Parts: sequence; structure tokens; C-alpha cells
Amino acid sequence: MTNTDRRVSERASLDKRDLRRSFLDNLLYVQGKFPKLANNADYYLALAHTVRDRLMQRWISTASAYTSQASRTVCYLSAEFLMGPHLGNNLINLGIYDETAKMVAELGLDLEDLLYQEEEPGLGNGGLGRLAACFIDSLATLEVPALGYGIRYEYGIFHQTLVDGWQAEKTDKWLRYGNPWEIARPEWTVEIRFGGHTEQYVDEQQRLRVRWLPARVVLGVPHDTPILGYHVNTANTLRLWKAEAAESFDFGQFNRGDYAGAVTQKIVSENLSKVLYPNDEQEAGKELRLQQQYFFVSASLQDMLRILKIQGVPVENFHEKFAVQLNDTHPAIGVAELMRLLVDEHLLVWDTAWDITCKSFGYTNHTLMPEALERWSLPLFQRVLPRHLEIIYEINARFLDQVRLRFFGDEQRLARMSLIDEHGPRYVRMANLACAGSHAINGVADLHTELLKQDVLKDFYELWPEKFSNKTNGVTPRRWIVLANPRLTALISETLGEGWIKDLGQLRGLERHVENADFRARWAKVKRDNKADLAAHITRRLGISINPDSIFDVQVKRIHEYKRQHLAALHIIALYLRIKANPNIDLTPRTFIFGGKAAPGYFMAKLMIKLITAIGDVVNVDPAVRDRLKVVFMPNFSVTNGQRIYPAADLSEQISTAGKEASGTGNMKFQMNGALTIGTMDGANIEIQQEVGAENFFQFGLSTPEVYALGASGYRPMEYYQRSDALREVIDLIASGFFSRGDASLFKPLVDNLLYHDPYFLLADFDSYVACQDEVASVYRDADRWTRMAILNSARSGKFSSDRTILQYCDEIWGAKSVPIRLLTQEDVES
Ligand code: B1N
Repeated sequence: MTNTDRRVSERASLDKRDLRRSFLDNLLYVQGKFPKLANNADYYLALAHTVRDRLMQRWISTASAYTSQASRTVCYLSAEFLMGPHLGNNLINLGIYDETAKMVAELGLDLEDLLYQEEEPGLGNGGLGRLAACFIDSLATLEVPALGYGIRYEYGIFHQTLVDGWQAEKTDKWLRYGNPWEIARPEWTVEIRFGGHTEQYVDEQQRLRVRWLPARVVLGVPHDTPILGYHVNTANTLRLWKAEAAESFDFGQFNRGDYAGAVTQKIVSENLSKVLYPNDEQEAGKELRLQQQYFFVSASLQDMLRILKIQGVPVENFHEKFAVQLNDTHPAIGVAELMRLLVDEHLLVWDTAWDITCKSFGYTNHTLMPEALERWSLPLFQRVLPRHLEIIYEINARFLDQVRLRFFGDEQRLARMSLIDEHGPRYVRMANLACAGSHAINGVADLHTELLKQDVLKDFYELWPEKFSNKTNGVTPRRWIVLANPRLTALISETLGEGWIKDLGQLRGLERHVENADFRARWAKVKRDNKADLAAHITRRLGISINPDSIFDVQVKRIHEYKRQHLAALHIIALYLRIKANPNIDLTPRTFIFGGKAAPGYFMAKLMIKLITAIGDVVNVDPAVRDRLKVVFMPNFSVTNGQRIYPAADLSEQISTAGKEASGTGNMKFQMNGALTIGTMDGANIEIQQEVGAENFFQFGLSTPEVYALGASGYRPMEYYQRSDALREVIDLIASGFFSRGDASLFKPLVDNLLYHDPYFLLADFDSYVACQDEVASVYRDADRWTRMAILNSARSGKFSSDRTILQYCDEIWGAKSVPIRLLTQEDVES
């Protein structure tokens, strides 16, 4: 071996001595620091580079295998990827977590401290973005060729702080100290066009064609992050696009002395990838958002065509090479863009192009909430994407002809299915475009898919029932158990071996140990230790002392009326009133832990946060409570914080109004980590209950048909208020200003909404919820019974691994297969 050979191979070696050598080298040569001057941030970066070096060989080997084989590649198009910190996950997937912990400990460092240095890429709002992250983890672990395509937002989801109990937002400067996980690929930059107009021309074959003369061009620069699978050689790519100006500044304007004007174009262009829209399930219809969507979708489709070309595959075979999945309608403009690329640029005839397009795309719907269904006003659409509007008109004309033949004379159906909403001001309907241009349409839980078929997408289901299927969501056990809960991981692996990490169904093996008192004691100790860790963290950060033996009753998710955090708040007040009425009441101690962000413009959600913190301000200091109740709102819920919280939960709150939560995925993270669920029959809760058995699940509330029936019969929440003493006392206490220092006006919008509208049926479900919570408290007193139930919940969580979900997508939608990767040797790479 030459000197060079040895140096390079050392950089890829997983041997502990080599890790240590590389780590110290990187501190010196990457960070330019030596140990005496280095802080934890320097050590984090040195370690990140050490791990990155070890991903490279796998990444290159994967890329090389994919280039030489004709394997079908999954392209997951998503406006959001909520990845969470990379370092810990990569250490787990490389299989060097423990080695690395020992190595840094020998240098006097604590691995956990270093891991917490990483600024997490918060490039998503909530479940939809986190699902995309779990999916690309599973794709890599299952060795399926895949690319994640999205936007490299310079500012991710805002950082939440609390000021006087109100949410305040700070910008998320996650790139401030650089990002060691990405590699820019400027050589694959693409041009994305906007605005302008179109004109017709006659080509050499005397055919009439359309030319788009855009008003401006923006560059998309790919930034790639390796996504390593668990204990495999596969390292797939997450390719995020950064917007850059085609020209840094305008020399004409510069020479005329207009210095500010000379750089405006640069600023306008770069705004495209500047910031993530912080709205979850709320459509704002903003021009910049449409531009963002088109920007990343056009860049991604052009990138696929580039890959096709270097592989020598004709464009006619696009759909054989790529399975393109639309993560909700945010990338649905891709249907029109692929048509444009194939017809205008690659000169295919319309029917061929349409066939390729429909065979390429699949569409996943993630919500039934009407306010989340995307539509763009026609004038706006025309201004931003004039050529695409023409293409959509053509798609629509042909599509409606098809509907007319099938449903003769049904004009109302035509109006409902049209890609253009013409009831008032006209809009482009993105869900209709996604349905028309996809060969597969799916929902994300059994109930959700049924409701899509019966309700939101009923007309499309009646036209094309064969396109519809369900793919119940899942989450990756690598991040959500192995990384987040090392104690539980050790216990399970000692009991079952390590096979469960890639085959979560094996957790069923835990059922055999439920009757083993020693096993139960160890299980209970894991939970108790995790709770003590979280309690210490909360005390350190928020100065609230917490009893680790109380029930940790947790609701963490986006703040939204349909998710009903305020229903949990009403329950807390009901318990408080019981104590006030009877100070010696024997109440099972509880710690209520909330976390979640509200969309900055969503007044009612922000008021819900204020209500929760205001209740905490009273309850946490009232001596009469004697530590039986604690209310904590943990600021800035994120992937990082979730990793501390799920392992420490006893009770998982999944209390959305039935029929509103498409799936939920937090519910699955809690279940895996041995929390019991209190939940409505909504989303994937129903399937969780099916798996664990009704006796291991706390169910309450109206079912979806009951909610529909009550709504149709004229729901009057006031009647529930008048009928239930407990409910009336709770509402009256809020309305009196008791939680707002006598200011009765503060929570009036919330109280009035509940009494006079209550669109999410809190009052109808209140008594049922409180009764169910009483049952929770009584079961918790039987610690052994609770532990049995907790073990069974974990043991029966195998269905909710995203590996299962991804295998179903691969078999039933994508037609994608695993391609094991052979590691290239040093000689392969250099030859
Ligand atoms: O997608 C998750 C589901 O588990 C949740 O139930 C669902 O609420 C969530 C517009 C959304 N649906 N729609 C969104 C996000 C951002 C945005 O701008 C809508 N998020 C969901 C995964 O299937």
C-alpha cells in the first residue's frame, strides 16, 4: 500500500483507532483548532466530518451501481423533509454509535453533548414532512434506489419561544455554522423559467408548436445529502434545490449608478428558497409559494431527464426508469411540467406524453380538511406559469370528454371534477390535477382512504376505482426507538436479538415475556429512568419540578383546533376543580406535557397555547394542588425534542375529532416506546387499537358517522354545557377570567367559539373524555397492569414501521425492487 492509499482507506475505516485519528485530524484540518482551544461545536463538526468521510465510499458505491443498472428509481417529491439531526442517526446506521461514544469519552468528551450541538434541519411543519424523512430512511434500509427531491430552505420552521405564555417566533438560521452533511453540485445546475408569455410557431416538419418566452430565469443548484440505510451499504440521495440568480447583478443598472437596483434581481431570485411556509393544513394562496413549488418540481424533473440521458435511456421510457410520488398536492404542478418538457422540449406527441406522465406519477393525499386543499387563482397562475395554464386547459378538455362519455348528461359532476373551479372567481384545483395525471391515488390510513373514496375524491373514485388504495403511514424504528430510546433498545435486543430493528414485526416476541415479573420490572425501570431524564431536562430548562412517578400525559403535535389541545386543557381544569372542591381527594398525580407550534397567523391556535400556559401558571403554584397536577408547555417542539419526549411518555393523547386527522404518526412513535393511547376513533388510532386490542387502548368520543350525524342534525354545543355540571364549571371558570388575572375578555373568543359553534365537537366529547381519563388514572394505580399493557403496546407496534409502508408502496404503486450495493474498493474508485 502506498502512503496515499493508507490515508484514504483510514478515512473510511470503522475501526476505533482510525475513528480517533480521523476525529483529531478533522479537528485540526477542517476546524483549524487543537483540543485546548476547541469547544463542543468544534468537536461536533470534527465528528460530523469523520462520519461523513465514512459515508462517502457507500455513497459512491451506490451511485455507481445505480448508474450501471437499469433499476427503477423512486423519486419522492416533497416540499418538506423534516430530517432531524443527522449525526446520531448516521452513527446508528453505520453501526458505530457505541464505539464512537467510547472513543470520544476517552478524549474526555460526552457524545450526547456533541450530538446536541447539531442544528436540526427543520425543513418541514409536522407529520407530512417527517413522514418524508422516515420514508427515505426506509427506502435506503430496504436498499431501494431512491431520490428525495425538495427545497433547501435557508430558513426552516421558525424557532418557537414563549413570551408571557404566548408563542413568539424567531427565524431558524440552521445554516449559520455551515452544513457538513451536504455537498453542492453546481455542475448540475438547472434553469427554471417564470412568467412571460407563449407564442405559436411552425417547426421544420410543418407542425404547429408552442414556445414559452419567460420573463425571468432562476437557477436551481442541487445540494445533496447522503441517506444511509441501517447496516447496509446503500446510501441514497436527498437532493434539495437552492435558488440562485442567473446573473449576480445587472451591469447595465450598475453602470448607470443604480447600485441597489442592480442587485434586486438576485434578491428576488434567491427569495425562492429563502423560507419554509409555516402553515400546516392551511392554504394561503401566495404567489411565492406557487413559485417555490414550481421551482423545485421543474428542477427535479429536469434532473431526472438529465439522468435518463446519461444512462442512454430514451425519454419514451421515462416511466420505466422513474416512479415519481407526489407528497400531497404541493408538487402536483409536476403533472403539467412533465407534459411541457415532453411535448414542448422533447417534441413528443400529446398522447404519448400523457401516457408517460400518468404511468410515472402517484399521488398521496394527506388531508380531508377543506382549508388545506390547494387551489390557485387563475390570474395568479396565468402570471407565474402561462404555458402551464394552457397545458392544464388541454388536459382538462380531454379529461372532461372522458367524464362526459362515462357520466352522460351529468353537468354537476363535470363542474365538480373540472381542473378549473368556476363557481365564482376561477381557480386551478391542484388535487384534481394530481388525480387526473396519476395512475395511483392513496390515503394514509384505512379510515382516511375510505373517507377520500366516499367524500373528497368520490367523483374520481367512481371514475377510476382501480387507482385507489390505502397505505397506512409508518415511522422509522431506527430514529424513533434505537436512537431515541437506547435503554429500551438494549432491553429488547437482550431479549429478542437485534432482528427487530429491520423487521419490527419481531417485537411480537415480547408477548412471551409479559408474564415474566423480572422482565416487567426491567421494562418499568427503563420507563422510570427515561421519565427521570425528561423531568431533569424540564427542571433545568423551565425551572418546573416534576414527579417522575406521576403519569406523564403527553400531547405533542402542531397546535390546531381539530387536534383539540383545548379539550385536554378542559380536562385539566376539571381535575383542578375537583381538588378545589375536595382538597384531600385521592387523585393519581399527573404531569401534563404539551408541545407544538402554531401557524404564526392562526389566532385561535395561539390562544390555545396561551390557555395552556395560563392554566399551568395557576395550577403549578397553587399549594392546594400539592404537586398532584403539573402543566408544562415545552417550547419549540422539534425532532430533537421529540426524541427526548416519546420515550418518557406514559399516556399518548390522540384526541382529534373523528374524521379529521388523516393518520397521525406521533401516535405510532408513542406506541413503539410503550406509551398507552387515549384516543378517538380517528386516523391510524383505529388501526393501533386493532393491533393492540381494545383492552389495551383507552377509547372515547364520537365516531366519524356520529360526528357527521350530529353535525347534520344541527349541533347545539350550549345544550351540552347546560346538561353537564362538570363542563359548565370548567367553561365558567375560564370565562370568569380566573386564568387571566380577572381579564374575562382574554379567552372570550375561545369560550364563545365553543359555546356557540364548536366546529370540532369538544363539548359533545367532553364527558366521554373525562370518564375515559378517570379509567386511565385507575389503571395506572395498578402499576403491574399498566406495565403489561405498555409491553403489549410495543410488542404490537410492528405494523407501524415505515419499512412496512414502503414495501407496500414498492409492491403496489412503484414497482421498485431492492438493489443490494457492493462496496467499491479503493482500486475500483481510483481506476
Ligand atoms: O400528514 C401526516 C398525517 O399523519 C397527518 O394526519 C396529516 O395532518 C399531515 C399543508 C399539510 N396533512 N396535510 C398536511 C402540511 C403542510 C401544508 O402546507 C398541508 N400535513 C398533513 C402524514 O401523512
